[in-house]
Amino acid sequence: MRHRPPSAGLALALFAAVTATLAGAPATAAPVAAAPALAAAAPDISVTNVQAHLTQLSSIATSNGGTRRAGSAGYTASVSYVKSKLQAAGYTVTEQTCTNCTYPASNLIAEWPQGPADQVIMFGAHLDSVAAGPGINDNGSGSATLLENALVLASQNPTMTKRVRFAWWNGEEQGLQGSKFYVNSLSATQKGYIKAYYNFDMVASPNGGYFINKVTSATAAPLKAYWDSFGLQPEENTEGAGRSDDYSFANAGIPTSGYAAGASYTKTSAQASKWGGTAGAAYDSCYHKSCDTTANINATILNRAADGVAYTIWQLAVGGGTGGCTAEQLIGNSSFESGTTPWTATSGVITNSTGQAARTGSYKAWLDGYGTSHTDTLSQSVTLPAGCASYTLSFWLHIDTAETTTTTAYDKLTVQVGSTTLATYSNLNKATGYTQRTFNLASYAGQTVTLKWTGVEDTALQTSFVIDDVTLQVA
Ligand code: DTR
Ligand code: ZN
Ligand code: ZN
Repeated sequence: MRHRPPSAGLALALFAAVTATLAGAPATAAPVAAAPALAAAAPDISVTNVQAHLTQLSSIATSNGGTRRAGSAGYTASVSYVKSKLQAAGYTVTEQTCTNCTYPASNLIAEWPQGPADQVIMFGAHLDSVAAGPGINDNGSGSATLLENALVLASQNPTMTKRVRFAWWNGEEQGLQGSKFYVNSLSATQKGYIKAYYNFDMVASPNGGYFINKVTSATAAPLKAYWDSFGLQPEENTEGAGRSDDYSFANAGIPTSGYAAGASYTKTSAQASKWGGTAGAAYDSCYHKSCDTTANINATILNRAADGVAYTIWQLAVGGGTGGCTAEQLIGNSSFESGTTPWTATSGVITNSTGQAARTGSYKAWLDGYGTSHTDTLSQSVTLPAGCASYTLSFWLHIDTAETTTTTAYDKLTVQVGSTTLATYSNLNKATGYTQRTFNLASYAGQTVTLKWTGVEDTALQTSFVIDDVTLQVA
């Protein structure tokens, strides 16, 4: 049992009346990143498989007059190819005829029938080419990237936290017609279900670069994080802005992003330095031409685009690999009522002393309160499971002090997760009763960390930091 100066309780009584009307200063709480829960590792998408789809789209064009233009036989055959693969994989596949398209034909929509139907992450690519050519980079590349991702998602069949919907559009080359038709066909409620739309148009330009639509947006974050992990320094897709199907969704207020490798614009020398390729030449010199064949593909960019799509799907829509999150409270002996285990604390901190009231029961953790130079600590190690949607640390804190200053933090309480400081409180945060303090620990999903409270008092005038009912709830 530690010695606590009897003056501490008396000081509280004496100063309570004096300090009651002084507003406590706000605590300085470090911002806690609202990172998504750590997802199971995303699969590596085989670029060979993606290229095999391109080869199929190429032969479809070859047998149909060298084009897959909207409404042409080459387009219809492209829809059949993608559709049959998706149906075999277990997708719910819908053909929607774009009746007001210049060349009426199907949009192909494929939904993976798992995860909440009212929280949809959507991925789309236009499946039509221009009349002049087979459209293997524009946009067999985006179409094949999404097809292979859809097939891998189905074969892995992971636990889904969101619903994933893929789309292959008709009539993009006539002015985003198919995607516009689809968006217009949705009710306000259905639009509201779509939390993000990701577009893939020309993701394998032979002299391409690494472009992302709305690159600094929250929606772009997983696409960007994946390319950033290779040091690729992606840039804004200014060339393609408003020129592909994401525009139809953005116009409906749906957050959008996407990858692109560039079209007819010229690669700068700065871009050639960081990405390789030829400065002063177009990203795709076969853009909208008959030479947009399987020879017009940059397999490195295609591979990184396909893998970035998988990364994004897994980040946003796939739960932890352990079959999903079990809701639970992770702190042992939350209210300090059953001894000290599993807490580590300075002797005497966990106490039923009547000098400070517990919030519940009779025990609490009472750090400091000596009015002399003193440090008390309280800690517990905890393992946060991966794959949960929320990780909420909460504790109740009462601060009373004999300090009378309204400007100087003499005595301090620091709250840490590992070596990261979550928040700092001081004598300036004094208040009658307990205040609940809540933090998002999602960025520690899948990790074992030590939660630690450290109270440091200076030489004079006590401050008591009293903690009770600590919980870390995951769900
Ligand atoms: N809608 C595209 C237009 C486009 C032009 N430049 C870019 C750059 C990146 C992506 C798309 C585009 C097309 O299909 O032609
Ligand atoms: Zn085009
Ligand atoms: Zn295109």
